[in-house]
Amino acid sequence: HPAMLDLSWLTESISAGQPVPIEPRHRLQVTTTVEPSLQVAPYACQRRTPLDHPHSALVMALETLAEAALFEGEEARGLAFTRAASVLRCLPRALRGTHELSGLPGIGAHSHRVLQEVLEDGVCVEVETVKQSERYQTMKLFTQIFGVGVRTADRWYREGLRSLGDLRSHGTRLTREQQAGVQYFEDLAVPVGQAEAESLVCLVLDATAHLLPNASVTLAGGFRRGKPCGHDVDLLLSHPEEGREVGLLGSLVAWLGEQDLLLYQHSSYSTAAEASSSCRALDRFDRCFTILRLVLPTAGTRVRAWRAVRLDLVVVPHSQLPFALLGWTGSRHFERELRRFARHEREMVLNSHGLYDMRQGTFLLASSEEEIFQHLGLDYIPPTLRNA
Ligand code: DCT
Ligand code: MG
Repeated sequence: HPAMLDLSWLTESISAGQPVPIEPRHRLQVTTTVEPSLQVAPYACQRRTPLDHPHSALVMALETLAEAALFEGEEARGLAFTRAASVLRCLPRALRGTHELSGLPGIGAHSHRVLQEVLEDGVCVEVETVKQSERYQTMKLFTQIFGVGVRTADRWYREGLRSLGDLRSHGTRLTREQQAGVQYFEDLAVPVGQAEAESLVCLVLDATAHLLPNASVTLAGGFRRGKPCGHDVDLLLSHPEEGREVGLLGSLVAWLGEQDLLLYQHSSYSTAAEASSSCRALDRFDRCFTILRLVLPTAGTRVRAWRAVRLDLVVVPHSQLPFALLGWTGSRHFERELRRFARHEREMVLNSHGLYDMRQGTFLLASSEEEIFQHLGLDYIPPTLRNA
């Protein structure tokens, strides 16, 4: 820091026209680095967002408020906090201070206030209050149950329920999915690790190798983005000869059942999904939500040799595989931004089945994720940099 250096000897020497004596103690490497200003593209799908970043406290504060807003059904407010958090996730270096926030896109007045408080005081009172509130804690607990969304959690909260014990003692009516969610709650609350994900991939690979030789099994979701753990494992199944994948889901689910590995399953088939207008699915692939009995490596005197884990299976026709892979790799925000970019900047409609160009009135084919980015006129972002 210049103020900390006594440079009077130097200026005196110069003004006196004398050669400047350089002593060892003066051989300081004083380099002035001009920090480049933080440039951030407006859409998350134009940015490279790694898993690790230096703003975890700031991101956590904003994402808590995003979650709390969604618990109140305030989608737009939730999205605003998510957008701001996502911008912080992609910054190439740590923020120097609040003054640097002003140049960033997507940081609204409320997010700005929250960030300023965390930067200056280490915590934000609003965030801490939310985190300690009974409402937030209960909504978080209930929505963590497999099969329970915000609306159900909110109804239970308004009925005065606060815990899993309350659900039981009040004889709350549960769907089959929610019953499984409550039954395996403790296991499912423990994140699935990378080794567990790999063993599930191997299990499904082994099974499909018998059921349908040459079928492919691709790990998507957070694990493909390099996350060390996740709330489930997302697998895409396909076959290079389009059409051969038909029927695979049914036979795979039957096989898992025969092996006594299925604790819960709910399959939906594309034909049924198309017929159902109340379908809340993101796409219309044959898919199966399961809770599996994952056999654990035997460790001496372990009482239980298995634990319950969530596995989603999605069967994809070969020609749609790049689109399904792009759609199922996430993150959720990255996907939302890809679709928004396609629609607003390119007049295209992107989903997990394909890419439709509204100006040309045609579907654009792709044999890889890279080609989809090319169609959209976007730089390719590899999966590990899609953690928006
Ligand atoms: N997806 C999406 N929009 C949604 C839900 C899911 O685009 N509303 C996509 C993005 C990720 C992928 O599906 C899998 O979903 P999750 O398993 O919920 O996400 P994840 O990133 O894999 O999270 P986790 O690591 O906790 O499983
Ligand atoms: Mg997942």
